[in-house]
Amino acid sequence: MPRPELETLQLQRLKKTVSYVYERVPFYKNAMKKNGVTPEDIKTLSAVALLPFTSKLDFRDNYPFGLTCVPRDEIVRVHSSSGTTGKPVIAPYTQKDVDTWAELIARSLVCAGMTREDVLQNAYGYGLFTGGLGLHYGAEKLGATVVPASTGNTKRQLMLIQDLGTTAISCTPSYALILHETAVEMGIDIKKTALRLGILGAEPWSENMRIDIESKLGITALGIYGLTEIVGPGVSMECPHKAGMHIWEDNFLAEIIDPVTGKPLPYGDQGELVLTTLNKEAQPVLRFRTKDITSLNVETCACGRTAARMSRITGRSDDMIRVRGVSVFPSQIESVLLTVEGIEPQYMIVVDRQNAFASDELEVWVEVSEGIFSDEMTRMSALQAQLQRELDSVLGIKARIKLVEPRKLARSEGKAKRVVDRSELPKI
Ligand code: DLL
Repeated sequence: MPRPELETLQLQRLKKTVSYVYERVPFYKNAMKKNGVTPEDIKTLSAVALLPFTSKLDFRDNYPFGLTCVPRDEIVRVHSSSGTTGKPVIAPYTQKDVDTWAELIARSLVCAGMTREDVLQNAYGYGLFTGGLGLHYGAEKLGATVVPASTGNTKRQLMLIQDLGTTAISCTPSYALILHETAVEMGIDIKKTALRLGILGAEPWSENMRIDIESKLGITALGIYGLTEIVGPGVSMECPHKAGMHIWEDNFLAEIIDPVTGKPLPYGDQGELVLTTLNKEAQPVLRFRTKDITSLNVETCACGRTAARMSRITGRSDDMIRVRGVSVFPSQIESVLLTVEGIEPQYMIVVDRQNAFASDELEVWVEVSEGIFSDEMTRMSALQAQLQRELDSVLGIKARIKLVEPRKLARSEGKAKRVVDRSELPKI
């Protein structure tokens, strides 16, 4: 859709959404009153900036159904995401919401280059997490063959890939690497299977991680993005041009704001992504602060799509680590680690949350490759010194590097936990 036409549709849907929640949810009515704004003030798309923000905390405060717009008998499904503390976020859906979501996922899979000829092995968790059922219904809508493998049981996953002719896998990027690692252990050459595509998301990953996954698994690895509060996966998806994730803007209005001041930033600037749903019934959301750091590009993509693209997420604003005044995200550390020969893409960043700004306390634990580990100590020391130099010069931070034995760091079948507090350190 040409952008002017898209923007007309967005404005029409924005107006409708704002009036809809104003009438139905006291939380939004109160917050809008506090901002001195009424639904009638939304005359242009940029007027979205007049509306109040919604945060994860607001979901907690209104747990479980305080932000819901429809009576309980219209809710056909509920998903949820666990936070680190307190109550989880609840995401209710009407039948229309479930249908729209499947449509958005089907659209995402087509965008990634899938057709009904594909066999999608869905290794996102089934259950309250949105990844499993979200991808499932969208892939069925496309007409692809879905293998609802869910997470875990990696050996069985590999058997299914081989026996069922799986062509695409949906999972976290860290799990794609576990699949490869396990395949090597079992003597399976994953590159010889029909697997050609990865629909990877739910956690931040670097461009170097993509290169690593693509070369190890012999696939094209594309990013899918979404979050429970907004719908689950299917907010945006990369196409094979790998030039950012296309946001389905007829359903979501995206803004970038300065995470500190909350002021809107122009296209191209890095900042926090803020999303407003434009087509939801059960639980529309106004200006949700995702905490995800990215930028928007509205130029038409080489694939021809006009939808704005969001750049790879560098991290979440609350995952940012500050080391002697320098801000770094775990994915930047990952990016540097993966350029160094002799280490595995398995790492853990140890911080001291008790002492948030204690720069000297930052440690990066990283696994070395089998060959290096069994070699003499001199190679280990040289590797350590090299990593230290790279992190220092590329990121401008000082961190203590700890090299650990292959396969010593914990693997996660869902979202990888990269940043660990010193108090929760595993014994190695
Ligand atoms: O992770 C939904 C999802 C499922 C997305 C499957 C993609 C695939 P939540 O558990 O609510 O929902 O977590 C949402 O995960 O705010 C980001 O910080 C992060 N995230 C999701 N996709 C990406 C991605 C699902 N492609 C949170 N790149 C979001 C980086 C991502 N981070």
